[in-house]
Amino acid sequence: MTTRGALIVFEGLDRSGKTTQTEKLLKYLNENGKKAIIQRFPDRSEPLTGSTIDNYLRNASCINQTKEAIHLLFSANRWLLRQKIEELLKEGTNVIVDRYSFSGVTYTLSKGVSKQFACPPELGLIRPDAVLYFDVDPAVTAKRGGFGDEVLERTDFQQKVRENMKMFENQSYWKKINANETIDEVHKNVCAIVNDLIPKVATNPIESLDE
Ligand code: FDM
Repeated sequence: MTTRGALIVFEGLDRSGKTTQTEKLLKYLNENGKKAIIQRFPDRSEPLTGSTIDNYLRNASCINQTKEAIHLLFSANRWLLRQKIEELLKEGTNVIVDRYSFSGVTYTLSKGVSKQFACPPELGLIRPDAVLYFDVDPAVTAKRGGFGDEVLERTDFQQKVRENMKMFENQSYWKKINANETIDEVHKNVCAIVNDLIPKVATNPIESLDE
């Protein structure tokens, strides 16, 4: 019987170390004979939505659009990759995702849009097997290199995102990671969770986000 891969999502504020850790996890899994890929969201290379989102984030072409329209673009970006992710999982590839619906919802809520608007477009996307949430104080990330390059990288805004992320704390897939530790310590914690997860979910059905 072919077993499926795990959908492992990394979430957290800007500069919380997610991207470094996704790359370390990919290398670790590959070195241990496991198929894995990284999928980043927003996927700025997605042909229909990628370049518009990239322009918005870099404030390159001053996209003068409503928060709601921007939200739906981010969500569509995920929907456009849904089928590809499902196929990869089914063929046994572990999919490591750098940001997903949880960034989608919390960043938009932090701009003042309602939950009633922000949550429904995410329903039906593939439910992650685990969300590794990199918790860190925005006062710490603000001091890290590159912070402030994009439009949403402001400490007061990041603080709101951190507060809003608490809405997912009761979900069974939510696993809080202390992102203040060293890169190697965080990697060790990530590997322990993932090593436990992959065999556990291998024969589980693929499910959709439903709440
Ligand atoms: N972001 C990301 C959103 O506002 N909505 C989303 O759905 C997603 C996936 O885009 F500020 C924001 C979060 C962050 C930016 O930056 C993406 P990185 O550096 O590519 O993670």
